[in-house]
Amino acid sequence: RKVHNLKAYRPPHFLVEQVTLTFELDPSATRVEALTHFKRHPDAPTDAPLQLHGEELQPELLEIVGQQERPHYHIENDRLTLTPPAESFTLRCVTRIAPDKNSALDGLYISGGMFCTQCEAEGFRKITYYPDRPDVMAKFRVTLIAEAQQYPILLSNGDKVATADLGDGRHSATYEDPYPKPSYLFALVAGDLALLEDHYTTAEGRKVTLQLYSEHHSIDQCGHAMQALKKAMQWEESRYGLSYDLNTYMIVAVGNFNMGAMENKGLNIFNTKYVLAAPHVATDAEYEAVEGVIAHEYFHNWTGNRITCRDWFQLSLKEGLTVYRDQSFSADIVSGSVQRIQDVRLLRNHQFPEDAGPTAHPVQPESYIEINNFYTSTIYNKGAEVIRMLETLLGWPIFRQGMDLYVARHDGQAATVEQFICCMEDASGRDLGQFRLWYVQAGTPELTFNSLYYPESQRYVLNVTQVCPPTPGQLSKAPMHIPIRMALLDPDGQPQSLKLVDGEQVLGAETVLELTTGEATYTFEGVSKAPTPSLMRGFSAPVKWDAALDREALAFLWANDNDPFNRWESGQILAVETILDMVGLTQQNGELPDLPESFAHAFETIIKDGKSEPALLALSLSLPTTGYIMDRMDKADPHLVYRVRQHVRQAVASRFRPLFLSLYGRHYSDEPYHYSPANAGARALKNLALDYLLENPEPTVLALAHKQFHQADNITDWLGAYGPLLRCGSPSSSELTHILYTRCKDSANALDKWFSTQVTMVAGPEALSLAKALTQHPDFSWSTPNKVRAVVGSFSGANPTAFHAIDGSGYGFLQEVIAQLDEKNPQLAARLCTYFTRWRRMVPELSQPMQNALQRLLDTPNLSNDTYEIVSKSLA
Ligand code: B3K
Ligand code: ZN
Repeated sequence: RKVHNLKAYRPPHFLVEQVTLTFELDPSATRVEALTHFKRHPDAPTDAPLQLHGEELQPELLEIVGQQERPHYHIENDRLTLTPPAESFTLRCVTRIAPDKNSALDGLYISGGMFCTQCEAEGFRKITYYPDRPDVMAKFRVTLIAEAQQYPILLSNGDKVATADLGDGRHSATYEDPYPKPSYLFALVAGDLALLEDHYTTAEGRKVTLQLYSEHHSIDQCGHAMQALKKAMQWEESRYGLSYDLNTYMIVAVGNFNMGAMENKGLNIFNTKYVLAAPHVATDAEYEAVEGVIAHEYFHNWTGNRITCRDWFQLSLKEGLTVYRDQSFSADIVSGSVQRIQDVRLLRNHQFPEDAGPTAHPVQPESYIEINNFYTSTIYNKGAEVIRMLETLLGWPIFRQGMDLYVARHDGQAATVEQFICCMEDASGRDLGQFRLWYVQAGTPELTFNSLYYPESQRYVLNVTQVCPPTPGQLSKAPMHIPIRMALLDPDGQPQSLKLVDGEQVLGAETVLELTTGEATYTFEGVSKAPTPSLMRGFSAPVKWDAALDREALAFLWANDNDPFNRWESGQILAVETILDMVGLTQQNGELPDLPESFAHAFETIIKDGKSEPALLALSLSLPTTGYIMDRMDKADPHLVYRVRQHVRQAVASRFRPLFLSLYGRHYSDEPYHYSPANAGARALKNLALDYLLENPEPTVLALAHKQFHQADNITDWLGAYGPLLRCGSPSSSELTHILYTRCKDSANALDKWFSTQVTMVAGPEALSLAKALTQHPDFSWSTPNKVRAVVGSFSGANPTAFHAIDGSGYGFLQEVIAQLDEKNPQLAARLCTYFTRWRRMVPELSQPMQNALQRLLDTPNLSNDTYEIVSKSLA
């Protein structure tokens, strides 16, 4: 298969100044006419051929405008090569495509009766022949023609400049986007859509019309997204001094979408999951996610669209930076500490395993077979952490100057990661040479701290080493530039002021050490009391670390650290260590040991904490996931880990039953649902308490849960009761399932949760037959990625005991689903393969059947590039 290499990058021979597209929209035969004005790149040789991409296309017509004779061209391997007639010329190309047969949801397709597009990364080449690469930026003029009755709304990028009634039942609209853009940012939508409209006036005084489109029945669920959009516009102006640059900003919600959303210039297309919000449709977490994703796509207007990527190896230039920006936005509008913990959890649960597995790759990959496989947690979330480290190292004011420089220098360009780093160097005057390793070295560095306190000299010596494990193709690594934010806490939990021996200045109560070598020792003086170190505060680098703290110190930090991230983190470490110890004992003795008193005491202190914000407390009282615990084991046994984790939950739940009951009572509310971070935090804590309580489902607790299920007016609380009731095998389950169905049946998004909660919460072998049965449900559809993810994704990713069934039946199910889906929707199929990639880390009785499933996939005839790449790399 063809491998694309960063080293092979060459600038295009021809640039496009202007492209004029005309679409005659018809579900089974859409006619696309492209008039593309090419101009030879100043550096290209005079005999350079013109190369265009085109997939699953046939040109119905191909001519040079103003020339009688037909041009010479040939088509091979999805490329059209043509001998150019001049330095600059216009090509007319007509293609005909069938959006109704496009089940890959890539290019022009139909979702719920409306036409829509997804062109990133390489979907535009399924629409017409074009240099479909991000370093070719052109001005687009687009005319859409369609049946007026069926498709009253016609949308494309930029400003609407003309409309017409064509007299034959069809109408047309023409759009012009004044900003040159790569083809991956092109979009069109045509359908019968409802509109929610609002306005925003930018700091520059531009009055922007904000338009949110959805199917008619869900337009009343768009208000939350609209508010989020306005907040994001305002936030970016105040934090970055960047304003919106067109007169209209459009967002369209579509039901069938491969990912979350797409930042097409002026016309975002969104998965309904990240737009629609109503109490009975979206959970609190989804209300938050809507804000985050709306902001993310909006922020792409500068970091992605105005400044785009030169090639796809630079993907993190826009994605890492934009995730960093949307995380900062959410931190500001929700809660800084809660946001930080959630971001770190996501990184640890997805990116760390990726970085430790067979598909590990650097933030700037060197090669790929299918670019769609590289929209990964490494590119997005580790990429965001790398930007955050720059902010930590340079400080916000200098970082912001670096951003200003980046915009000033590269606006209107297709840029590289290297150019971005140069801006940060020029703004700060610092040498970021070693820092660049974060982009090219894969793998998660591991830090080991050791410390000693000398009471006589009042000195504290902190030693740290770093190593980075080998990853595919990278066996040895150079030391990285790692910011270590730290403090030394006195016995009251207060940070002591820091002064390094030989250092000139007193550093204040918190400092950032910069580790650049494999090992370093820092000696602090004037440390009057034996301190507890608070290291990697706020998760100052995307690394793993061992702070070498005993359980007592961890319990102390869990209760007292004034850094909220580290407070949470200390509880997580304590929990992981406790559970791993218990796993070891269970293996030795064949039976589950009692919960250690040390953990119980520490947990009790936290559950009694009346000061913390509820959302933070809910996170603090949540045990690390089975997956995260398994990642700490050489050979992971999901069944054992699950059993021990459940045992801990049950022990804690029965021991602290009165405390959980009182938490539940204190945060229970009869008020009608209203989303706010504070309300969501209270609901999270209350539902966490209920979840623990239902580990021991006796009548009072069951009654509480039923009352909540029947009386609540929102899906967060319905699921908060329903999920745990299902898990504990309550006899009322099937009745509740039915009631919940009737509440959800009018909303696809609500139904997704009805599906996923069932396959997640039903434990053991029953889950597989349930998952299979649900794929036969009339509301299920293999054509809707959200549905596939709700059933197959939740089964494989969130129900460890069922997926990892010892007879291999869970793996067999996933493997068959992937093989079938691959023909239809390769992007979706390839994503599902990631549940198999960790096979080497499992106990032998599981790794073998997992490997077999991967092998069967590899043997599947006509495997797509997408699936082939993940499967073959996993087995390598
Ligand atoms: N840029 C898109 C992702 C496109 C994925 C293509 N397979 C959404 C985003 O990151 O904002
Ligand atoms: Zn993005």
